[in-house]
Amino acid sequence: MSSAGQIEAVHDVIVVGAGFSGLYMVHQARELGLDVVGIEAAGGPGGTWYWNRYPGARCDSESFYYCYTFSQVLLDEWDWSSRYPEQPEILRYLEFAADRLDLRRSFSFDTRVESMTWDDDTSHWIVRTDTGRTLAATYVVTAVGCLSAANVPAVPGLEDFGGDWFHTGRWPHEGVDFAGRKVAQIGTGSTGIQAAPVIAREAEHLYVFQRTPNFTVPARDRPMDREEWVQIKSRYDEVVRATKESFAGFPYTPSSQSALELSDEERTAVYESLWEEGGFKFLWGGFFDLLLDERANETAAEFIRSKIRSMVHDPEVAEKLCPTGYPYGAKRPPIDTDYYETFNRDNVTLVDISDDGITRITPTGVETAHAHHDVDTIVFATGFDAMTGPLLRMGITGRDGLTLEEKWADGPTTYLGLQIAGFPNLFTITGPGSPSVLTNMPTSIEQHVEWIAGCIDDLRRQGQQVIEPAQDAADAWTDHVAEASQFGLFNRADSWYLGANIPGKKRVFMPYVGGLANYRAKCEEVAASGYEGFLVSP
Ligand code: N01
Repeated sequence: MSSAGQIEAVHDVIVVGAGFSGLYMVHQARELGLDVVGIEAAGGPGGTWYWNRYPGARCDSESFYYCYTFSQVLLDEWDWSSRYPEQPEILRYLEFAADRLDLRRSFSFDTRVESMTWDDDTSHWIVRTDTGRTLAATYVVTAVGCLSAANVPAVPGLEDFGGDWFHTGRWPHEGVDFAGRKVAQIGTGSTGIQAAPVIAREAEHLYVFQRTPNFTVPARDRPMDREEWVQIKSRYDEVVRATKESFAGFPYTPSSQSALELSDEERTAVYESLWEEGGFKFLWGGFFDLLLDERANETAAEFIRSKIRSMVHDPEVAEKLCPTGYPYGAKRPPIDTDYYETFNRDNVTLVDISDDGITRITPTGVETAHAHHDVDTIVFATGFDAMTGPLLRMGITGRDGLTLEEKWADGPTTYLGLQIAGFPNLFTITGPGSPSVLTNMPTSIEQHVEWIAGCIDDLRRQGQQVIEPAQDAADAWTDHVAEASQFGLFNRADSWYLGANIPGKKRVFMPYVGGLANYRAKCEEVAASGYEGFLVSP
């Protein structure tokens, strides 16, 4: 056991992360009677909802299905306050789940994995942490989220900035008091679109630095009362079944109508009604072909532009906010509360940096090719090194000393997004190559956790211990993921789905576009066939 050092304990399973996926994975492992421990960098459970405490942070999926569905107890005992709850409530929910299932005692919080190395002699992973601990386990399950590696762009001069700066994904627990402050917000993705209206209400002045305009539709959040919950709970079985059988984990049937088969008036009426209803449904609730056909997509894009022009008083600002050059929905679509209206406020300035970007940060503000903006606070709403970032930051070394960085030098390759060839007994919840971020995340997470638990259980029953994908199966799946990404319009935008937001990152479309229901069926088929495509050994 040469690489072992002082191993304090050998476990059956180590789970890294205590968000939606890590909590459920620990619960499932315990249900199987396995010796499982969890490691979490944060001070408590919550994952993305622990870190993303920025103003306006809330859920983009509706609360009645953005939750665990595996436990009747959790379903029965929790009522959400609104359609799109805010971050503190979702964090409270995950803390409630952790307490109700007694999960905290399995986790070491405030502990970050610094490296994990496969030891072929013992068939164990050796996991080292930043607290100086060394643990070993037969299986490691990464539950680190797809959007947890914060991206602070390398803008020259940041180190000399005299004010405060924050990344939305690492927001201070005590909050930030914007009163009397001049604030620069950099980024207009889902996060920036949620944050800007709230910061604008508090700050003396808000400058929104926009590199690419975004399409957003109203969320139409509203409170939900006990009566509504009684109704929903009476048909929860149906809701859960619908999410599981759906394309993207939403309990709705997509439209079967083309946007091109209606007259302009009829189509506009559909869009108006969806605009009033609010939420993601705008993308697929009216027409099935918005992400399949450029002409269909353009009808939705133009409708949103017409809304921007009608809502934003200054026509020049409205034009700058109008997205062009990429299809609606090809980047992850945000939903908002008062985003466009925010630009009608006297204390908000849109700074268009689409041409030259930000030149540098100075000690007193943010400089572009055209002007210097004096600010005392900078908010980076600049997103994440998505999907691969959290995994690559953990120092993972597989068989024969091969690091994950080396393995993925040309982009991520996985089998079913669940495992990587040459990295035995390492499972990646919502890993690259799975539907993950294209779906309602808790639905995908539950599917992965249950599959992984079932796999470990099957191995145990068969007296086997080691499982990893055959290279040819992983290559075939990776090719299939790439091929699927060519379907529809997803590839027509510079999005974080393909790593375009991180300078130098290999452009590979990372999530699987084939749909959750198909994907679930494929995973079940593989398990039922005795783990076809995997190599299994004692
Ligand atoms: O990050 P993003 P996000 N100079 O990458 C800009 C999930 N989420 O944190 O478009 C200037 O989408 C960048 O510009 P451009 C959700 O899945 C969920 O907003 O690359 N600007 C863009 O405007 C979401 O998609 C919820 O040209 C720079 C912005 O920063 C994902 O998280 C809520 C820049 C980044 O947008 C990520 O969203 C919020 C630079 N150097 C988020 N670098 C829920 O409600 C980047 N930008 C569940």
